[in-house]
Amino acid sequence: MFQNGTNWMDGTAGGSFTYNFTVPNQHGTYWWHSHSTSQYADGIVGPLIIQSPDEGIPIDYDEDIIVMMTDWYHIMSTINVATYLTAAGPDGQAEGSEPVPDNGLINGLNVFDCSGATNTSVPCTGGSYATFNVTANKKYRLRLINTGAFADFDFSIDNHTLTVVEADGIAMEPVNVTRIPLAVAQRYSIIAIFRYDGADSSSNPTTIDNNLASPALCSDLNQTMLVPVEALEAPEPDVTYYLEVSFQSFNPSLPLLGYMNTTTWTPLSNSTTLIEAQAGNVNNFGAQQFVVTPPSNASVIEIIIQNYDEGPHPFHFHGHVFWVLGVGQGYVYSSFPTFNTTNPLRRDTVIIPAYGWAVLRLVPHPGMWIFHCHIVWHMAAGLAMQWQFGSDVVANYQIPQAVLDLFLYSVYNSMHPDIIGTQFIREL
Ligand SMILES: [Cu+2]
Repeated sequence: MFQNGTNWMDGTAGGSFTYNFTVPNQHGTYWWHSHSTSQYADGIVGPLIIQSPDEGIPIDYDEDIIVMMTDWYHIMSTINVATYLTAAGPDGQAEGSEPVPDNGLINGLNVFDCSGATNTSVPCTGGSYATFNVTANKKYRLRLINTGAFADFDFSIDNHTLTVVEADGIAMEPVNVTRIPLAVAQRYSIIAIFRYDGADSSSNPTTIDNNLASPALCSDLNQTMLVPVEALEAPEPDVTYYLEVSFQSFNPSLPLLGYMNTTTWTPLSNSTTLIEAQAGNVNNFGAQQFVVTPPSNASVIEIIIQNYDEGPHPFHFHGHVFWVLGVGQGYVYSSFPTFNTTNPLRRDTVIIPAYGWAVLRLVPHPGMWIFHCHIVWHMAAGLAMQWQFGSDVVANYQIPQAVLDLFLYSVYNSMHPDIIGTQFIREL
């Protein structure tokens, strides 16, 4: 979501805080979530739907249904981060192997076989399925949101065609699929017509595995399938940046950390880069914040991102949608393709395939924006960087005192006596 002139609302808060912003010319399916360390993986998430007659969804529909999917862990994310970021890894054997979810939830619900519960200190009741009551022959817009920490979801409805009409807040020309892969943080809207009602609800339905058109594991829908309703040419870039994604450990006793080029990201220890940028203190950024500042006259930026890791990474750019010019396997420069620049897919989260690449373009919005893999464990391992756009505009920002106060030691201390000493505290 583009915080247009309210860049400071694109961040974390403590205690009681009112997020106040306007979103002109934005519409569609989003989600809110905590970005404080790994907290959202513990359930601090929800849908954020912007209704607008200007949205341009090409098919009329009768009702909205929100379908949030998440992987779910039975231990707190702080513990998972702590074990993930050890040389032995969470299973004590494989460095860099991510914590494995215990379950998957739809809108916070699913059943669970309590005999498999590893945490017996919490009562286990077996849970229940999410259910959606629908009326036959009505058209439903299902807003699919992956709010998870790690896992991709592959969404399908037995014996139904799904018509995709939105990706990450951008209306798309209708395209029919049988299943939709969703990486963490991605959203799709699909139109579905359910042909029945009055179904027997006394027993759980059985399901069939629809193997038709199954995508490769952990990869996006083919980006050329998705054509935005509002056609925009991808302009030629004024500047191109090349980024490499890798996981590295320089000592067997240290954990694998995520690297963007030569930097594994950590937040500023006592402030935010936006607060420092607004004050003109750009020398307060360390190398660990990996802040890239393009030339001020660059109106279109191209990012070539090469993944040297064995896993795919869903990268999200705060405050922007980008054109996805291309996504591929292997080394990007070994067969650098000619890209279609006529209305290519625009979205805000894209999977960089394992040992693969993506080429993105965007029009920079003033502000300080993080660009990161949205897998919680990878964020915690440093797979992030920041972009500073429009420094002259940022210098004139009037950051509200309530935001500045979030980083004042005394205020934060009183709100969070439990986590004194963490990265969010600013000494007066
Ligand atoms: Cu990742």
